[in-house]
Amino acid sequence: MSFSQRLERAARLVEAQLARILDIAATEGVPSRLVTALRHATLGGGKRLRPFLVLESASLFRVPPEAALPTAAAVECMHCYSLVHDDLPAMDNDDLRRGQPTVHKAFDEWTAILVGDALQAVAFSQLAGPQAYGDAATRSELVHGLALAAGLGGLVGGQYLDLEADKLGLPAQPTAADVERLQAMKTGALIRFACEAGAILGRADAAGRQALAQYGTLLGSAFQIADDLLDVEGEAAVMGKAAQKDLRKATLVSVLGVEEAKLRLARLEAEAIEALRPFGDDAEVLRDAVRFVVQRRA
Ligand code: GRG
Repeated sequence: MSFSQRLERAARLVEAQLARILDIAATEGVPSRLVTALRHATLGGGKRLRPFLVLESASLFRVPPEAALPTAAAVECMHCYSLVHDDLPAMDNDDLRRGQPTVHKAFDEWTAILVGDALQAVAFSQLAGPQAYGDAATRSELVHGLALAAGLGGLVGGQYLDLEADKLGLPAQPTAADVERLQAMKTGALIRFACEAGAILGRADAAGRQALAQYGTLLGSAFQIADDLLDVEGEAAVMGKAAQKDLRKATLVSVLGVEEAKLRLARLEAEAIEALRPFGDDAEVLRDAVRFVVQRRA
């Protein structure tokens, strides 16, 4: 299977899992408008890169896709929650996401807040519930890892720093190190967890887990620089969201300039590929993922 076929397979599998979760919610009496809004938030497109990373990193340790699927769905739910809340008027105030109206535009603000809240809870229930894979220690490590990636040192902390910079102008003159710290939290932590989750599911030894965590960290940094370059150079129609939204924000592109950011991206690409050396040929699809992240147009 080629990289794009494997990415497509991950998307199909995770979408089926998300659809199942929401179908069950509907039969359990969750209000139908809330279920519709949850479907809008989770089933309307997206690259599904994070669930792909969970499935492929797990497969390095011979964990089959069905076994890794609840973890992949958990990571995607957490990601979708962060997008729904990030788009809210109080945060980034976006009208378009994945080529569709954002949840607060298609429904309303209070619904979008609750959709995000619900998706966080669904994420943890996927890791801890009866459908989850592995023994209690494995589940507990997954729950802990996702909580760290979502919390103060991850999505929330990074989002706070981003909004503080945008809305309060702090720090006044951000350095590249300030931007890297913010991005490692806001974008990097969840991508890193997606990669490390495969090692947790596969009960990898410390070296295997560390190699995947390092790969995830480098991939997350590359992903963010590519995203910032896209914001400057990309087309809104291809991306399915507004372009040039981040011009007022500190990014590595705004702090270092386009050319230096591109050099950094090339360095990160090489380092992320190098981090996979211990896995030999088995990791080819994860190497392709680095190339995909660096070259993507949407
Ligand atoms: C609200 C706590 C909270 C956090 C929000 C995700 C996020 C943090 C902000 C989104 C803003 C943004 C553009 C971040 C840059 C990186 C990023 C997460 C891009 C979107 O991820 P993709 O490209 O999206 O993987 P798809 O739609 O393909 O899943």
